[in-house]
Amino acid sequence: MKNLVYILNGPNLNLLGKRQTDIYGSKNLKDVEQLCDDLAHKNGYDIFFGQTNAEHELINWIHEAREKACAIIINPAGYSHTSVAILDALHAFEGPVAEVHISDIKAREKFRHFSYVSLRADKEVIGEGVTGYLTALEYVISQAK
Ligand code: CA2
Repeated sequence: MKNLVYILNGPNLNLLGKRQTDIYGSKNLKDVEQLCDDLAHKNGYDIFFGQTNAEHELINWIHEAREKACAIIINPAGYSHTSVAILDALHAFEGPVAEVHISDIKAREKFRHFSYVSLRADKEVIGEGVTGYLTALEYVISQAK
């Protein structure tokens, strides 16, 4: 349990690398998973890497992480800006939580500037591209040690 990090991705991130590459870059989600997996293994950690377009599935994974994981990294995508339910689920998780946004949400439309998840996140990584997942992973590993 202590060596497992849940890395959760919200709606439309399955399209990463296929559309809007000017905003999100050209790497796809499989590439991101591989990068995270490599970094985790170098540090003696395993990852669960999931993407879903369904809010309830993100919530169920967060509940599951309470039993199985030492930390959560989450890019809630569009749900960042709307979901009190995901925030509530994260409040029930005791370990470190890092929130990732590939793009700089503060520099985009006003409705993206606020994230409910940021109210629980111990760290926010914003606008670093997909490298932000690695920054987040380094952070949660540093917290767990
Ligand atoms: O910058 C991020 O990581 C976001 O969480 C991405 C979300 C957006 O709603 C947030 O405001 C910021 C969108 C994810 C959709 O990703 C796509 C990737 C390629 C093509 C279409 C959508």
